[in-house]
Amino acid sequence: HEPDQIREIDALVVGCGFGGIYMLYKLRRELGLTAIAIDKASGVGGTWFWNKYPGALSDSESFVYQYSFDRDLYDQTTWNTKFVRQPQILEYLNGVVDRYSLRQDVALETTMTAARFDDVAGIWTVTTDRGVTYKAKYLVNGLGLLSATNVPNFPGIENFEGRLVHTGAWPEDLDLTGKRVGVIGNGSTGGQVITAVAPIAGHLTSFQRTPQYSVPAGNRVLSNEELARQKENFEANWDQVRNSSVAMGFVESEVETFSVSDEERQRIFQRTWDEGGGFRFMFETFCDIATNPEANEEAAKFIRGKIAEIVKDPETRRKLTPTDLYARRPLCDSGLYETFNRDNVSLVHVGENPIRELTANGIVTEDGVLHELDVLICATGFDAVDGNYVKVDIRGRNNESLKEHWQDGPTSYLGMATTGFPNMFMILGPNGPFTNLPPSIETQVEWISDTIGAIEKDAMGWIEAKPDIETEWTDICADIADQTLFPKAASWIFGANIPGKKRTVMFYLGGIKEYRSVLDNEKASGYPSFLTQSDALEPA
Ligand code: NA7
Repeated sequence: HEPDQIREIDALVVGCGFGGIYMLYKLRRELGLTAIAIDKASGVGGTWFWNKYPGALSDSESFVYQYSFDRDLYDQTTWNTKFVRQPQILEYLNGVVDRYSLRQDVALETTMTAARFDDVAGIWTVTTDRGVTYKAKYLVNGLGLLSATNVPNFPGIENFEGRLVHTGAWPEDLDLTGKRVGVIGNGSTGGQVITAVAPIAGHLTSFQRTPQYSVPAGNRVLSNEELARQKENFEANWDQVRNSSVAMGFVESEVETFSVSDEERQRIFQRTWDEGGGFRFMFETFCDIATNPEANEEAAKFIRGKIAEIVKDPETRRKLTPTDLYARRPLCDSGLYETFNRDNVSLVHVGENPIRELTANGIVTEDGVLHELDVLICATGFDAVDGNYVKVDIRGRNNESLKEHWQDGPTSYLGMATTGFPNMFMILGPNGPFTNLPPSIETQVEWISDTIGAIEKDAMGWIEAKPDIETEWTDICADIADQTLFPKAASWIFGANIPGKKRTVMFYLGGIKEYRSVLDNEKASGYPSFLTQSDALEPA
């Protein structure tokens, strides 16, 4: 066994998605530090590297689903549809890496196996599965909040002789043409897969546990005028994004649901339904859909009415129609409910008729029926937010493990720092903003970069979030979440999708504008919420 090769650098970035790429750019090109970004994948792109399943599309509008830090880059992006597909986003991210000559500092097929902080030296030692150990003053994790795949442990799963795949680890060689395909799950991913695969599969069976509210995406080719306007309005658009709540590029409504007549309300819902977009439907129509149960029911009722109009078979319609709150991540689709009118598509409501087991040939449900399958697609989501963190043995000061630190649920200050883990930063860590992600990623990377810049300039050694501040931030996130309906719906946003996972708040739902002002204050007042190395080591 060869001893590990040791590489001493200023900063190690883990993950090469939207966050890791921009972080590497900042560290190398702006701060002039030595930095490497590692990724377990064989290419850059993060989420957009792994999620190559048919129909994969970002449902944030393309003009805000990109970086804004470089106006030239923005001007040169040639996307011409309202929403962009996975191959386009992956190509874009590869283009960014090349544009700024970052590829030489990227180590692919390299997985972080453990990370340990040396209190005395103030250095992180990160081991990898590639025989290279990195020693770095800064560790920035961009592990992805939706990347630790969740494949439920169905009885008999090992007996299935067809192909079993998860959407978040999609094999490039899989041809579904003419096949009998099963899809478990109907969240954002499941909805996209079902809609895209039905026209090519021989037969598609959707195994649905909970019916979902979904509205049309309304994807379309944008006119040249629209595209020109997006580029011309660069400053104003991004200013609007940064001063909004969900950072989706539209103005959130300030109108209460019951402040208008029923007729006007239906008109507003219909207008947004025609325009398309899940976040628009929840936040651009009225201001209280996510907070007031009666208002929520109005939106829910409207969508149920649409399902009733679209779905022809009464039993399928009944199964597809949600009756609970409209308070999960809002979904949109490209003809999802219509897909269930196809002759080659069937729906199994596993909420009523659960999966008993997998056999060699398919899925057996509680009613004893065998659903024969050649391919089973698990669109069963992710161990979200902290899932990739607790898989790795990360140890901070006094050898404390992050897993132990988070045993009652993941906590942080600002979604970026956690007590006891000095100079370790997280991009999209727990209790960060719940928004269209690129604007929040940029916000966080810029703040981390400024903070590292300040540590360097003032020779602070290392800093870490004060414990009471972390508690306070966690409480703030919980308080804000409790003012909404989101915690009342079982979803990954609160860790409810993973059996045994503790249900906790995992996002700051206060909006990007407020979030940015907290960050600005922290920086402008010289990081009062952080201990420096000398504070921490001073005898009490
Ligand atoms: P989601 O939104 O977590 O959806 C997972 C789906 O899988 C959902 O329909 C689940 O049903 C279903 N599921 C999970 N476990 C099971 C079991 N054991 N049996 C049957 N069905 C199951 O993941 P997505 O990938 O769609 O989306 C995640 C985010 O990625 C999305 O919000 C975007 O931001 C991008 P359930 O509803 O829990 O009953």
